[in-house]
Amino acid sequence: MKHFTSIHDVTDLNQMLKEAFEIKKDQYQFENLGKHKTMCLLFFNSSLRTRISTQKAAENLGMKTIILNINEDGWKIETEFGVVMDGDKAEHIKEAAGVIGRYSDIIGIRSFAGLKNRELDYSEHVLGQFIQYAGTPIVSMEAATGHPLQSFADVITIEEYKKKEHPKVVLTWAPHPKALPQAVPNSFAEWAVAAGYEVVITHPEGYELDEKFTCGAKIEYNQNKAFEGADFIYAKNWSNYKNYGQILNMDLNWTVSADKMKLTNQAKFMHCLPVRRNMIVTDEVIDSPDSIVIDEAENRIYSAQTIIKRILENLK
Ligand code: AN0
Ligand code: CP
Repeated sequence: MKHFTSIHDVTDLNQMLKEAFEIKKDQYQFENLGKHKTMCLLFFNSSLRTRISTQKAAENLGMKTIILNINEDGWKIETEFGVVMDGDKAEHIKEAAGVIGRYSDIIGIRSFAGLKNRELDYSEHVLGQFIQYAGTPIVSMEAATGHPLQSFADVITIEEYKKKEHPKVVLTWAPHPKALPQAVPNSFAEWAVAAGYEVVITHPEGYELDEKFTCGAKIEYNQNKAFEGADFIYAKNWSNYKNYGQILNMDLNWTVSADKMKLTNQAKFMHCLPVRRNMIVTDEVIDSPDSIVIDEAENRIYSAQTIIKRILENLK
């Protein structure tokens, strides 16, 4: 594997799942693979899980890690081309990427959607510029349109808990006070379809995701109907794709509650975290034995480690 920015960098999901489970059994078995190699983790946005799990994964493989909160610890970065840089941004992404590339063997980048200009966000210009100018492998740690390390961890988790070959997996929109990107639901839909699950997406009308990512998954506007017989409920808020970046409603009727979970086939509850309690999901559901959010977060280590291992193997 050269870069990892979406499911399109994966040709053998089943094999990759096997590798992840091997790593989970003994996370230190490849501790010499990354000796004398450096992974630089660049954050344009906040993180808890991605930051710690990716650092741990790289270090489990013997790599050294450098973490930079761009725009806070470093100079503010200009990402547009052809602009007169007379504002507060002191460095251009072209030089920054080129320099960081010389200091690193792999670069992880977190750069959320700006949610103002859909075309620009969906062009993944920040990832694209790093791929073009850094000259080293790039790993997405959530970019504008996708969060593939999360989705891989989600599929690992579903594989661990599923009781049937093709479980019914429901991605449900839930209310949130701030406008959030479509990255997590976009990727989750792509990966869940690729994994062969029966995928149903439920959201209020108007919240349709880009069909490029939903890959023919069934859309069901009635949340209760969608929940019927579900084996997994995957909750997430996202802002509007059509009226780009807008919040159309904050209807608490969409919060995942114990009553709704009763409609399911004793579904496991999943969320990528961080989650706002009693907005996205009630305390009762997230605190229930059917909530697997912490296991899901643990699997971020093995997701990242499998990806970094494959990239390291390709470097040799
Ligand atoms: C981010 C999002 O929705 O993309 C990160 C999730 C992993 N969530 C928030 O900003 C709350
Ligand atoms: N799920 C996830 O990516 O969490 P962080 O934003 O804390 O990294």
